[in-house]
Amino acid sequence: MSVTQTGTSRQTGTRIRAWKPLALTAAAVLIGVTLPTAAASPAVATTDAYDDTYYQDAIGKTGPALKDSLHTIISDQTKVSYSAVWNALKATDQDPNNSNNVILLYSGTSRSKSLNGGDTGDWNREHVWAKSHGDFGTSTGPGTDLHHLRPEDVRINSIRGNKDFDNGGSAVSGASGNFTDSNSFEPRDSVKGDVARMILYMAVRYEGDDSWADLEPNDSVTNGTSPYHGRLSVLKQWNDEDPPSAFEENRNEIIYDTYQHNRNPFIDHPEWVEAIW
Ligand SMILES: [Ca+2]
Ligand SMILES: [Ca+2]
Repeated sequence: MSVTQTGTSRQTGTRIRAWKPLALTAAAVLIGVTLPTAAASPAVATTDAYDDTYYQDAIGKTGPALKDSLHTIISDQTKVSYSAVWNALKATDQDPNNSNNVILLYSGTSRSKSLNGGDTGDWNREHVWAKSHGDFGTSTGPGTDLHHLRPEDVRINSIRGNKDFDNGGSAVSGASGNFTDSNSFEPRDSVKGDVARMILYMAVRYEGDDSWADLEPNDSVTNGTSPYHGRLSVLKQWNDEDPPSAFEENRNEIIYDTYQHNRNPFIDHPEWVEAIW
């Protein structure tokens, strides 16, 4: 069954997404069919306000050609220092309901912007792509790339440590919906897709053609200090289950407009995850 894409309205810059699951559901209601709802459908093709401009060279490509094209596009960026990351996160991760606060990635807590630091009760700079995976540290580069840096409670950040991402484990106290075991971490449902899209951004942005390691996803949870991050099969599932939210799109926009002037393509086009991996 084919589903017609809705048109774009690039003239006004409005972003329109055409979600196949919604269209299918509407059709099923009309003809009285019950659809299975257990599994998330793969992310479907979307149109984006930047397709004619920022993504012009990538449109129509797939597989390695798409990855190559996106790498070229997103590598044209401004870089920020690690000390500048604090103030940037106060903008990108501001609580939409309280401009004095940021939202912490895993715990979901809204916490005062002024509590940035290293003490108990503070929030600090979580590297979603664990900085030991490729050993890039906090020098200006992958370790300061805002597309994978998020505010997190100091204690929860430490519990996540440098673990790969996977489903399962015991509940994390103080961070409802998060689970961890000896070698992996599972974030709460509403940020699972965010985590996947951040990891996969890093894989496309860093290809080993500069002074940094070639970062790549794999299906392991024992990557240690290798420049790999797992688990790809689970990250792909999370990308499908948790499509980009307004919060995620807003932070992509702020990073693009104000700080780095590059975008996370998987927030604009989540279906490109399947097109590449
Ligand atoms: Ca989300
Ligand atoms: Ca790479």
